[in-house]
Amino acid sequence: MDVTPTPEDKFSFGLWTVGWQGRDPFGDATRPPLDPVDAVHRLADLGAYGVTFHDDDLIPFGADDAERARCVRRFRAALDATGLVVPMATTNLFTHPVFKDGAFTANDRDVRRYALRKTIRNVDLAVELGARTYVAWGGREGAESGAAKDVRVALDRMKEAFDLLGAYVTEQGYDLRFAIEPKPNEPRGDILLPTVGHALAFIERLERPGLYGVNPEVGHEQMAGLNFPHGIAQALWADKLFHIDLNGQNGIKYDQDLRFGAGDLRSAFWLVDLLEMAGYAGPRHFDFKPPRTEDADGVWASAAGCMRNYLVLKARAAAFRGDPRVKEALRAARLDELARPTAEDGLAGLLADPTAYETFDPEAAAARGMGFEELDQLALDHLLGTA
Ligand code: 3MF
Ligand code: MG
Ligand code: MG
Repeated sequence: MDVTPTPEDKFSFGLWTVGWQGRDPFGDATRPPLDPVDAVHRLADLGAYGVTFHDDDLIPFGADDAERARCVRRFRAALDATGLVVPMATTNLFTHPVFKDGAFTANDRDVRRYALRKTIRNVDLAVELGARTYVAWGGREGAESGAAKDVRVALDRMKEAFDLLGAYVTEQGYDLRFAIEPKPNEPRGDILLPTVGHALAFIERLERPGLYGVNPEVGHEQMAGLNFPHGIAQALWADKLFHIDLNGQNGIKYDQDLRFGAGDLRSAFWLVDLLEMAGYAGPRHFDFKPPRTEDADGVWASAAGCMRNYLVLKARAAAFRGDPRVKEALRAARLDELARPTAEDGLAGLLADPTAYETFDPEAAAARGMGFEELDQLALDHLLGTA
């Protein structure tokens, strides 16, 4: 099994992941800052193909134009030297205290206008650096108490913001699509557009729905107790999986951001199986946090682990799908029947078919076993390496 990552695997990392200093609500930073230029070189050495950033990861908040130009120049030189690409960029609309009540849905109108201008400024940079996807995570769009946010009105403002951004990229002629990243809570008590399903429904209300998709994150859906592969399947079904944030999470608790493969390993197996079977062509983007127990070596071991675990799971999933016993078990579980339309004969045929109702024997149908346990045990054996 070759599990050495190469650029063809399309692994990408946010600057804020390997660059996380380990500051949490209870403790100070445990690691020094990481220069984005060093991050680019280390990621390229490990076999990644892409790097992503929030505006403030690359250019310190409040930097003047000269400092901004210097940051971009150094970053671009590192990209040129390594061949790493920037498939995606995003805006930090959550760290500075000005965003304490949100950005696109802050009650204060001047904050909303500033948030849009900050985003548009980084959209320009994203396009300049070759990004085709712009992620929007509304971490502070939410509330801790009921009357503080009129959610219906806030959704009007959220729609207004995304419609303005859509108008901007259309007017500029940019080849850039937006990917909305849902999260149920943290840092706000409750965040708007909390799940993939909420985001998909929201997108259909926008002026240019085709410009928007989702950027689901493993841990975010699992924090809501949801089945991540099911959410991804629905996003794929809707042609809306524009990007993905891979990491690890153990059940319903705070946002753990473990390396991919840690946490719910079975879910990770089904996720990789799904992405590979569906031919998902986008970046495999890791949004994780090397635990604050780690020094620099631990950070790079953690990043390498994300990619290794993806490739191991990809190989295991391929072996599962290629196993003749699995093919037989899938037939026994009647997946082929699920793939067949329920009424190729149309409504008239359905209504005229006595076997559909008059002579159908529900008791006999109910008595059929589904064979799912045998199928799932085969999956588990492949995952465990005991097939
Ligand atoms: C928080 C997140 C974010 C988003 C990022 C947009 C800081 O839980 O997942 O990471 O992914 O802001 O890409
Ligand atoms: Mg996250
Ligand atoms: Mg994320």
